[in-house]
Amino acid sequence: MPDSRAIVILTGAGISAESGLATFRGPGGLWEGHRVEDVCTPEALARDPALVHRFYDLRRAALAGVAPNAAHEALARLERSWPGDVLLVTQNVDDLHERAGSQAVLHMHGALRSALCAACGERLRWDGPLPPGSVCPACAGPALRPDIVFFGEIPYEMDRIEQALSRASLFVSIGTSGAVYPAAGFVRMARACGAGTLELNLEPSAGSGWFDECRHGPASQLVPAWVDALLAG
Ligand code: BJW
Repeated sequence: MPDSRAIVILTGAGISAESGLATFRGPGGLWEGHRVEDVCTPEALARDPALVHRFYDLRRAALAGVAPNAAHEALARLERSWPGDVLLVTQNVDDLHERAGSQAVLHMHGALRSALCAACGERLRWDGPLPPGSVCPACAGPALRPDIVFFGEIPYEMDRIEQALSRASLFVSIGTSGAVYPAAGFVRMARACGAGTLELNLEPSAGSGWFDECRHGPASQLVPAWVDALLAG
C-alpha cells in the first residue's frame, strides 16, 4: 500500500555531469578510454589490480576538484522541506549528494571514499590512494579493494530499496541511461506497487517508455524546477 507522501529518487551519472564528472556511456564517457572489462569486473581486479586501483585512485582524487550543482542542492532542499520520506538511491560513487546536504542516501554501487576488505567484508572510510595489498585494520589481511560494485556483484541495500519502492507514491529517475540492472528495473517495480513515475534526463533513456512522464534537459535546470513545483503544492 503506497504511502501518499513517500518519494524514492534514483540518480545516475548524469546528475553529476554538470559538476564536471564524466558519465559512463556516450561521447567523452568514462569508459571511452578504458574497456569496461578492464576495470569493472571482479575478474579484471584479480587479473590487474594495479590498473583497477589506479583507475579508482584517479576518480577519488578528482572529487576534491568538484562541487555539488543545482540539481544535488535541490534534492537536499526537497529532503529538508518535504513532509514525508524522501529516499535518495544513487548509482553514483561520488559524494556530491552528501556534500549538498542530503542525509537519506543509499549508494547502491558503492563509494569512492570507502574501501572494502575482500577477506572479511569490513567497509571503512578511505581518502587518498589505495594501493593493492593495503592492510585491513579489522582482520589484518592485505585485502583492501575499492568499495565499488562491479558487474556480477550484488548491489548494496537491495532489501531497503525494494521495501522503499513498494511503499513509494512517487518514483523519480534522474540522469541515468537505464542500461544497468537492477536499477533499470526500479521503475517497473515502483509502477507495479502503485507509484507514479517521472524521468528527468538529458535525453530519453532505455527505459523511458515505462515512465508516466518524461522531461528532457539538463538536470541543473529540470531538478530545481521540479522540486520548486512539488514544494509549492
Ligand atoms: C544527463 C546530463 C545532464 C548526461 N543532465 N542527464 C543481461 C540482461 C540484464 C541484466 C544483466 C544482463 N547481463 C548481466 C546483467 C546484470 C548486470 C547488468 O545490468 N549488465 C548490463 C550491462 C546489461 N548488472 C550487474 O551485474 C549488477 N549486479 C547484479 O545484477 O547482481 C545481481 C543481483 C541484483 C539484485 C539482487 C540480487 C542479485 C551490478 C551492476 C554494477 C554496476 N557498476 C557500475 C560501476 C560502478 C563503479 C564506477 O563508478 O566505476 O556502476 S557500471 C556503471 O553503470 C556505474 C553506474 O552506476 C551504472 C549506471 O550508469 P549511469 O549512471 O546510468 O550512467 P550512464 O553514463 O550510462 O548514463 C548517464 C545518463 O545521464 C545518460 O542517459 C545521459 O543522457 C544523462 N545525462 N548529462 C541530465 N547534464
